[in-house]
Amino acid sequence: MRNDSQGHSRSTVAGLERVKTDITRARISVKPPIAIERASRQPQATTKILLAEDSPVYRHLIGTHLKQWGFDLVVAKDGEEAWELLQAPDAPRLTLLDWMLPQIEGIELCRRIRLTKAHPDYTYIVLLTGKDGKNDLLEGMQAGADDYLVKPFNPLELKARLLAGKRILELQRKLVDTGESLRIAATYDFLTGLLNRREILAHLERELNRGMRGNSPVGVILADIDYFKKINDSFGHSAGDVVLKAVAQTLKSDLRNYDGVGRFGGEEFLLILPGCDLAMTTRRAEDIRQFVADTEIATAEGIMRATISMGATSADSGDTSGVESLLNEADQALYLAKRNGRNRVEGCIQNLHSNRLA
Ligand code: GH3
Ligand code: MG
Ligand code: MG
Ligand code: MG
Repeated sequence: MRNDSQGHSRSTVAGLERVKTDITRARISVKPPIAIERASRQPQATTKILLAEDSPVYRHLIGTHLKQWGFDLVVAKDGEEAWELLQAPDAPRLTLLDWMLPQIEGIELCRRIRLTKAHPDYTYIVLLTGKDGKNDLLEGMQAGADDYLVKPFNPLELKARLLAGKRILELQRKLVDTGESLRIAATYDFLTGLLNRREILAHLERELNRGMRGNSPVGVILADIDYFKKINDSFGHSAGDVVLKAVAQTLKSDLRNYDGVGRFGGEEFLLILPGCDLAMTTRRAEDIRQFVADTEIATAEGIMRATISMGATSADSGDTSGVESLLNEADQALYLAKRNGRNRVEGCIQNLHSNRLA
């Protein structure tokens, strides 16, 4: 936005007002992104096991062994109780189910567990039964049991089966964690925790399509840290990294839920503001610019401040110019903001000339 518009002074005042009220969040301390924290969680030390058994004698006998072997024992006396326990978010993933149970039979529990898949972790099922015909074994496995033990059984055989189950569950947990880590690595920028370039571009593409369908504009802003090379040169690369992370966090904290922000390149960010025409996008950019400029950044080299220059544009409803031309417009506006002195916002000139401003 140029200095001449009234919007500039209005938004600056609005920005300052908000900075005053948000003074508590203005000192940035950098934490790892939540998603990355979640992926590195540790597995539980003891394994929970569900024993569903209606016979008090077997319940006591098996329960005593399970506790001796170090399992964290959860007991159900009938099928209904077992099914309820299995619905909990922290339900045991290792289960020992008697075939013959009041209310819901063990084999029916197997079917339900496999059908609902309510939990991302696998549930390992060992069926216990007095039946020993070949058909029963097949029926149990087809219903979803992983293993099968005929009563009366040797406790060591039970222990061996459960240890095998535990190993399978641990492998499955590792696979899920690896998949989750890979997904996070492919989606987020490691340093800032923001969406990476590919993801923020995909987000822009989706928002443009949604905007066209809903006849609603989409604001796009390119933001670039001013004289960032000087920060690196004067205070070192790691202080530079801290500043980069802090600016990223400030940008993120100033957005609405449905806005998007990603790291577009080195010290450059792309912001997407659905529902914002050029005037509103420029106003919001000005607020964000002011907020970044007012935010103190604590680094090992002392308290610092960074400023950003921003280029704003928007795709108005019915605009089919696409991602590339929008990015070009934002980039040209950013170039203008740098040329006109930095720590400022410029709106896209073509956008203004083509009268897309509502
Ligand atoms: P301008 O105001 O014109 O944008 O100047 P500038 O110094 O910010 O821009 P320039 O393109 O000359 O330098 C950008 C610097 O950003 C150079 C590069 O080393 C640094 N940079 C890019 N990515 C990272 C990063 O992940 N960490 C750190 N510490 N520096 C980075
Ligand atoms: Mg029974
Ligand atoms: Mg820069
Ligand atoms: Mg740059």
